[in-house]
Amino acid sequence: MHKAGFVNIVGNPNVGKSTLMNQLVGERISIATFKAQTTRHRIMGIVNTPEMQIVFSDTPGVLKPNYKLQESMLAFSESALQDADVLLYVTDVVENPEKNMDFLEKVQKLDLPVILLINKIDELAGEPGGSSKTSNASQVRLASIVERWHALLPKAEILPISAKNKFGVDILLKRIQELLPESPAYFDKDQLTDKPARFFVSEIIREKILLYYDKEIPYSVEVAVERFKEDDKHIHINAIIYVERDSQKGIIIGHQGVALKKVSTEARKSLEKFFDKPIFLEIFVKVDKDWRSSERELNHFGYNPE
Ligand SMILES: Nc1nc2c(ncn2[C@@H]2O[C@H](COP(=O)(O)OP(=O)(O)OP(=O)(O)O)[C@@H](O)[C@H]2O)c(=O)[nH]1
Ligand SMILES: [Mg+2]
Repeated sequence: MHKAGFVNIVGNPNVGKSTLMNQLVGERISIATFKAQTTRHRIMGIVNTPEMQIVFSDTPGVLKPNYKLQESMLAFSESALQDADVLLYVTDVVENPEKNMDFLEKVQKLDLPVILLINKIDELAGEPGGSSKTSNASQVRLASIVERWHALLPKAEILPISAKNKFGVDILLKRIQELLPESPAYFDKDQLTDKPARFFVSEIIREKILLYYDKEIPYSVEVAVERFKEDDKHIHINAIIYVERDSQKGIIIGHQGVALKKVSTEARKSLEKFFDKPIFLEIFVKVDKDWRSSERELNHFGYNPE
C-alpha cells in the first residue's frame, strides 16, 4: 500500500509556518525571517520514502489585503484550504485566537483532519523539552491556550511544538503519516519542490533584503532572476531588485553602494550553500513604479494562483 497526500500549512503571519515546513522536509526550502509577510507564495516541500509521499505546502500568513500583491498572497493561503488532505493550522503562544475570524471560520467548516499547532512553546518559561524544570506556571498557561483553541476548533487535534527547536516535529510527522490517504505519488520521487532553481535565487536575495532593510523597503521589493547559467564548476546569476520608487532605489544601493554590496555578498554565501557550487552573482536595481498594485506586473512576477 502506498500513501500520498497534500499537507497544507496555514496561519497568521510570523507564527513559524516556514520554519516548520523546513523542519518537516529537512531542507531550507522556504525563507523564514523575524519579519511578518516573509512568505509571498505557496511553496511545496516534498518528503519521499518508498511507501509514501507527503507534499507539504507553505503559504503566506493570512492578512487583510491592502494592495493587489496582498490579494494574491491571500489567494495562495485560501487555495491551500481547497486541496488539503490534512491541514496544519499554525498559531503561537502569544497570538489572540480571534485575530482573524474570517479565515478561522473557513477552517471550521472544512471536513478534513485539522491539526492545530501551538508553536513557540519554548517561549513559555521552562520549555523546551518538558524537562523536570518545566514550570507549573507555563503548564497552566499552555493549558489555557489549548482550552481556548479547543473551543474554536473542537474537532482539531492540538499539538504544542517548538518548530525552531524541532520539539514535537517527529510526533507530528508520525501523526501525518497515519492520516495520509492511500494514493499513488503525485510527483516524481526524486522531486523536492514544485519551484525552479530561479525561484530560490530570488527568495534568498529577498531574505537578505528582509534582514537588512527597515520599514516599507522589504515590502516594496521584488527580485527577478534574469540569467541563471550553470556549468561544471560555477553558476552565473544576474538578478534584478525591483523597487516601487526612485527614493527606494537609493536606499537599496546605499552610500557608495555599501548596502547593496552587503546584500550581494550575503546572498552569494547563502546561494553557495544552497546550490553547493561557487556562484558569480550580479545584482542590479530598477524602479518598476507601483508594481505591487499592478495586475500585469504581478502576473509577470508569478503571483497568479492557478
Ligand atoms: N521562539 C521561537 N521562535 C520561532 C519558532 N518557530 C519560528 N520562530 C521564529 O518566528 C519568526 C517567524 O518565523 P517564520 O517561519 O518566518 O514564520 P511564518 O509563519 O512563515 O511567517 P510569514 O511567512 O511572514 O507568514 C522567525 O523569527 C522564526 O525564527 C519557535 O519554535 N520558537
Ligand atoms: Mg513564511
